Amino acid sequence: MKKQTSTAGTDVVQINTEQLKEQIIRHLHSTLGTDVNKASPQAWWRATCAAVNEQVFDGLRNTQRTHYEQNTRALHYFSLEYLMGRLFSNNLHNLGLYKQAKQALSELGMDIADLEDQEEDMALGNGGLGRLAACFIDSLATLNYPAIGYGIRYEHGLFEQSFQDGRQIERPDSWREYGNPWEICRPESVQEISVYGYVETVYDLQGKMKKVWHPGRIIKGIPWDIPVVGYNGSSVNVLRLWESRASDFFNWDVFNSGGYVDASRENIEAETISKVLYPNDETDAGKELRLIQQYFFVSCSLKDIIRRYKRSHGDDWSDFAKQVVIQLNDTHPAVSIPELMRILVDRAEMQWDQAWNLCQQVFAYTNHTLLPEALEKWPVRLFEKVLPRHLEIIYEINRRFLVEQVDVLWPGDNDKKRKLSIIEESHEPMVRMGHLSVVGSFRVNGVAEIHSQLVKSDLFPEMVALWPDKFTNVTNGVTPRRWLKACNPRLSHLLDQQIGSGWPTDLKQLSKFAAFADDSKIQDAFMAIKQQNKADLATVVKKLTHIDIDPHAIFDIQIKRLHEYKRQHLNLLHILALYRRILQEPDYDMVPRVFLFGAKAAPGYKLAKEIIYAINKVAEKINHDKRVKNRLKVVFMPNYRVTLAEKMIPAADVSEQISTAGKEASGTGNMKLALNGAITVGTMDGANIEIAEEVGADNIAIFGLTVDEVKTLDSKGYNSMDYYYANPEIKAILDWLETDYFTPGKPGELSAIKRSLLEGGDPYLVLADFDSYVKAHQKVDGWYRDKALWAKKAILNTASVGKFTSDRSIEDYVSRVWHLKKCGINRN
Ligand code: GL4
Repeated sequence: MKKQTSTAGTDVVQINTEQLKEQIIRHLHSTLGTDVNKASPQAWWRATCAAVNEQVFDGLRNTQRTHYEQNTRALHYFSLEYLMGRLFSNNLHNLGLYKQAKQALSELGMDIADLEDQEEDMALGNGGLGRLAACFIDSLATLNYPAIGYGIRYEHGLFEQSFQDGRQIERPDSWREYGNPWEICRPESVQEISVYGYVETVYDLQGKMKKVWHPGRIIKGIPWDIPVVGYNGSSVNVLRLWESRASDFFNWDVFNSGGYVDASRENIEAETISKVLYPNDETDAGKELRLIQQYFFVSCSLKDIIRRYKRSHGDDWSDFAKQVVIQLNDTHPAVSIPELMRILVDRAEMQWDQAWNLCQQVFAYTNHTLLPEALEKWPVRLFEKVLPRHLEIIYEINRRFLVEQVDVLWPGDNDKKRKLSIIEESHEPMVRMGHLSVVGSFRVNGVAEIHSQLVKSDLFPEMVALWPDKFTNVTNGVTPRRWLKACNPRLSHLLDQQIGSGWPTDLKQLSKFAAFADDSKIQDAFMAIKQQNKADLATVVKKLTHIDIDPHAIFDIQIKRLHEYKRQHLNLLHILALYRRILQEPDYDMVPRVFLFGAKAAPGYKLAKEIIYAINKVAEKINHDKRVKNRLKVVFMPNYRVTLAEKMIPAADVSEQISTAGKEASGTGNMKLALNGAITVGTMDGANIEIAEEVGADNIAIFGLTVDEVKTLDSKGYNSMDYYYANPEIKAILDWLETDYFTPGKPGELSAIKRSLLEGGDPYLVLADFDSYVKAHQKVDGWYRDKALWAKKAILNTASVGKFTSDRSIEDYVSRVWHLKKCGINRN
């Protein structure tokens, strides 16, 4: 093997095809216990993973040694979700070994694509928030920042979705039923954590009061490390995921006092904690198990951080805030604030003020949503049961906050106190986790410009008055390694040829591609690539749904969690409008369109599931209606996930980003689709606004009410009925949904949508935006008829969205929040 210098300026060990072949065969023999003649694709995949891991582990050891030697300040990213997808080709790409592996496997008679399909998605997240965490840890490693991601090693990630007669069916996801080749168990770093029990007040010999928590249960946290490989031989960081087990100590105790049956029951309860990911995106489940999940991973992680700190600093806490910064990914890990206080005050016997000072230097909080149903609140009663000592600490944090901050700025103003209190005094008192996060953090950020503005103006205006400098913005981003280089090899190749191969780590270089927007040769090449990607997707669609789609039609794609505010039903109403026009006017002139959806609905979210059902039923009818003459096709892809996104995004012509203005904090699918040359039909919401700024008004189809207009309409009193009666098309479509046209013999089956839009008051202003949405699509239809015009717009989209790399987001966090130093990795 020979040493090479990577573009990152560090040495990487590169191996050639022959060496890789030898390694794969060696692992087939010695790791898998099989041989080339009888190995299954699964065994080939595992052997190749093992070969890849030889390189990964080298990088991991070097990175950990370098960080230890240099005693670096590190970021600790706390997130309940990581939506990683597959790691096989990602790791190969990032190691610069993809081509060699493809070659090696092909010489061994295997197709790398078949091996890729052996891997289950690692779906430890719901949607945008979890995928953002995955993009961030990719960028952190790529940029050589010392960082570790902490989370939960769920046994079951996000459920697997299928459709039965158009209705969503959920089945458990068992992603690691047969093991996961990327993870390493670290028994030497096991932690024990406590829950339940009671708090006792005791006095020591000097008469000093102390609080002693007598826990009711002790649970063991076992860490599993997933190496996170930076691009181009930079750092290999770690994602450390905790698995819960019954603690030996505790088992023994119960066994002695209660006997075998009780002991084994408790055993199951402890293991339940890391069993399953809550499948709700943007809704707070509010369940005891969820609070325990949050506390479990936060407590394990803090203890892990402190153990590592103490190894070099002993009991001297003075450098702690210099070495450690913790990012709270939403409020889900906010219980780490009272937990660190507990460790410092009760365990390390630090003075409250000093401990609080330390906390406020360590934590930073990202807000990811303004939706009220997602703003976490825990019943005080539940907190008291599960974490009695933490509740006391929260009370004390709150008492001091109200006295020392709120009452100083607004003396005697009880309204302000009520509004700002961490404890909401309703008939069921609640702990407000957002308030706690703001009070306990040194920085708070939103995830797109407009969202960060709204966090300040609408969510926490008084907190801004108290701490104006605490609030900032970091616009989200996506990793171009996965979301362009790996998922769209054809376009990547074209970019390499035209603008050089530096863009994956310096995405602003894409702007050089704009020079080719009017070049007919490049336009043709670009559109030919899109065409091939669409043909590939058509094959996938056929395989998964048995529906034939024409790659020459416009591929119009909406992929994201199913939620009323994301307005998949607005898309559906538009489809129905087109269908109706075709039926009324048999020669209706439109560019053929394929509408593709991908979305999971939270299992308990009834209306979201009704929307899926309605789309499937409408699809069935339209796809079989000869009168449509292929002008319209509707496809709902089952089991949308990262791996499917990687196939859909490169094939998109139109990107649907149609949330009610003010509701989508940022969006990240919008960035991925524009990066791959899709044209956005979108509202002025979240990062759409910044995308419009970058690509220019001519290259995006903006429609609908703005945030200010939404506010005005809401305050005036919006009446959806007005739109129903004023617009005959809206009326006809909604009435149509009530008939049995789409559900023969069963009228009323699709009426839930109409009901929510009329009787339900249309909370997300679907009808108010309908007209302008239809017009935006007509504009898009016009653009597409002019091939050169479309190619130009598509090229300009790809060329203009360099801002939205997660590398830029990370650099923003570093300069505005984390203040980390890059750490080049020494290899030997
Ligand atoms: C979300 C937002 O809804 C989404 O707009 C944003 O892009 C994402 C990452 O910041 O976070 N918030 C929650 S909760 N789930 C999300 O996907």
